[in-house]
Amino acid sequence: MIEQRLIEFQKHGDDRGELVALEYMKDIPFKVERVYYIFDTKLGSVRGCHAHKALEQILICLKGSCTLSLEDFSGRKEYLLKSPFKGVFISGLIWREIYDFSDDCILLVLSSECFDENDYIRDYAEFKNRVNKFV
Ligand code: T46
Repeated sequence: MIEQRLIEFQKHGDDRGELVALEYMKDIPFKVERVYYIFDTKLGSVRGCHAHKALEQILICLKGSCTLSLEDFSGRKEYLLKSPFKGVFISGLIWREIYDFSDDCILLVLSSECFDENDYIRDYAEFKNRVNKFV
């Protein structure tokens, strides 16, 4: 369900600064096969606008802020991402959109699989058609 997706990471900061460590099965429920990051996003841009068939991901806003919208069979929820201590876990049939990026936003994404265009559902009508089968 959309409500249970926020993960709070353990803080290892000290008087030198902050540190976050992410380990398989402790903090990340899948083996990370791919890492990418989104930054220098232009004003008014909307990213995502698709669902994945099998991919699992965790989105972490390392710097700045952005808004993540997730929609599944149960409805739609918005998350304001603005903390490197929190991640949003996305798995299952979820339509995601990301917008309202601050100028300095750096969004880190940890993925369970390498890039595969065949795993994308980029057509919203197709997503709704598939997701309605869960209701
Ligand atoms: C997601 C959101 C959060 C690659 O070649 N390899 C990659 O690993 C990725 C992610 C993208 N690309 C290529 C494919 C496109 O030609 O980079 C171009 C931009 O990708 P896309 O339009 O899919 O980017 P976003 O920001 O809309 O979506 C991405 C991920 O694709 C997606 O899985 O969940 O970030």
